[in-house]
Amino acid sequence: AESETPSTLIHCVRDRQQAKLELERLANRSTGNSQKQAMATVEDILDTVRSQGDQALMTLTERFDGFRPEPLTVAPEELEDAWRKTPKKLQSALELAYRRIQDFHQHQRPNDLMVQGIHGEQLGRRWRPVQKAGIYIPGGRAAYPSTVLMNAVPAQVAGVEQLVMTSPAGRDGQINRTVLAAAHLAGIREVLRLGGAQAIAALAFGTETVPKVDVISGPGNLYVTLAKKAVYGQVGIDSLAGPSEVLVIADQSARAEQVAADLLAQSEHDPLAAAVLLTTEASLAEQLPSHLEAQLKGHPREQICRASLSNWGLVVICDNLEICAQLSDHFAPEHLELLVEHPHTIADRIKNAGAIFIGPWTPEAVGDYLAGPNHTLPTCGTARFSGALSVETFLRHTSLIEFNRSALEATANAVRELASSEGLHSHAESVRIRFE
Ligand code: HSO
Ligand code: ZN
Repeated sequence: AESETPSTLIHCVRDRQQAKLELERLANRSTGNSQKQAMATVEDILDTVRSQGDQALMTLTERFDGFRPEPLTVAPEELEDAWRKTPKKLQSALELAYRRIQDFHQHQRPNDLMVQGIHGEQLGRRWRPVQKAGIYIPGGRAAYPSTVLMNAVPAQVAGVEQLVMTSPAGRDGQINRTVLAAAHLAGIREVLRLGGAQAIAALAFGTETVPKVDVISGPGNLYVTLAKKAVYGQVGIDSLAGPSEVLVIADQSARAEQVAADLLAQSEHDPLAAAVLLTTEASLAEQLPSHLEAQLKGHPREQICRASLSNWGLVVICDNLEICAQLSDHFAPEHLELLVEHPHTIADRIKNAGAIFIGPWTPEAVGDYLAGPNHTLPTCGTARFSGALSVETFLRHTSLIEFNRSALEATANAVRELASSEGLHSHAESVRIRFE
């Protein structure tokens, strides 16, 4: 009864309660029942790499990717060669993106903190880079050079000493050439022809040739993501990336063909990508399917788009923009586009979103490539508690505490009380003994 359009391409609802349920279904789209089995496979792979090192990487890569990665490491000349073979216009575009991403991330560097307590004690927090980081770049359909830049730049701006990139190669043993070109541009010197859970295992545990890193970042398929989840604790990770999503809020000022284009720009990523439109304008919802159909004619990824839209596409007609905002916060989208007359009013009010694209001149694609902020964002509702990949991902902070005699004197009794309440005799003594 809720279906508003004859289109089977994208589902449309009006009821708020039903919209909430639909959004929850979308947020859970990556947790299929195949996960348990995938986890068992991943654990097996992790064990094998931990115990057999390089040898395991050879056999696993041969089994899953169809070639023996000897050597594992891409030669420096290959990186240079990939850059030279990249068309000039693409080189310039990559350079522009690299510069802009760098500029923005430079501003993210957090300041150290030093405060003086009331007795003259010094209390602080100091940021330092992790020593080694590994970035994972997917292969196949999602081999994106932009992802190389988005992962390498924050690590470099943080000041990471050693940066390793790993990416699965095709049966011919070759990694996507533009991915290698982007690595060259970003000055990455260590590149491994390794994908899947075995790549994550290698970076987390280290092998004869792969360095054990402190932080692993980068998106991947289910196996890669489960492997990152499993090694977390041994190493730091950026986040657990799910399939990508966009939520568009549109009012009467929005144009249906732009909304259609922006929804397709998300759905073309992945059959599991989600694309949602929340609109106050019933006529916009009605026009949408025909614009989608028109833009799908001859679309190189038509089948992916259709799969994504029909399973994970949604249009909700809302009474007002406040309800749009509430539903959006309920979903906590990775990308939120505001195609409304007064976008700042909504932007200020939004609580949960990975990135907000404000106004009609900000298609998500500019953020994906070159606006500057990171395109690695929390998906599937995780924007409720986390944010974009950033310079901080590759930093950790250390607390600094320096008391003087009078500060210790002034607080000694309280320390003694607290220590004895916890039954910790030597804690109290370690203070008392200093005044003997
Ligand atoms: N929208 C993707 C990022 C991307 N788009 C890479 C194009 N290339 C996930 O945020
Ligand atoms: Zn994208």
